[in-house]
Amino acid sequence: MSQRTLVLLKPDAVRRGLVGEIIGRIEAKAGWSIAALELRTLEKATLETHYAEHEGKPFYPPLMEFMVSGPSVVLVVEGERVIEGMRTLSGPTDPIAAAPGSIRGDFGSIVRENLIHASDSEESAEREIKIFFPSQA
Ligand code: IDP
Ligand code: MG
Repeated sequence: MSQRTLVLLKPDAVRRGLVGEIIGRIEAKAGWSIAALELRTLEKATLETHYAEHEGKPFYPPLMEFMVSGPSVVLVVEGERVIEGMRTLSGPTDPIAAAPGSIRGDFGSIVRENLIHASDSEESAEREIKIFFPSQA
């Protein structure tokens, strides 16, 4: 089943020069393709909508500060079971718990700066693609 998902390469990934490495892993998956891609410093208002479910949690203020600290790469990735697949490729939220071989497991060590966001469900993907690429909806 072909799907589309919203992916962010967070400011730590861009700062550390890991964009090529991460996009290479996405492109290496058979049949997956990049439908949209932009280097963009995210607006606070955009991030408030994106991360609305986390408002009020202790990690929310430092998360927002981190997410506006530099440019991110914003992508729409398309392909077979790409929503679940991008979550698997990324690994779980805590990079220390993430298996080696996953993006977070290979490159991350702290929970906030875990390199990548990928939509967690079909509903989230549809909602998030509209937030970042209103014209793609
Ligand atoms: P996800 O990105 O794996 O879906 P969420 O629970 O949706 O994880 O959290 C969104 C983002 O907020 C995480 O990717 C991470 O950057 C940050 N975050 C989540 N939980 C914590 C925490 O306990 N401490 C610090 N940052 C956190
Ligand atoms: Mg999430």
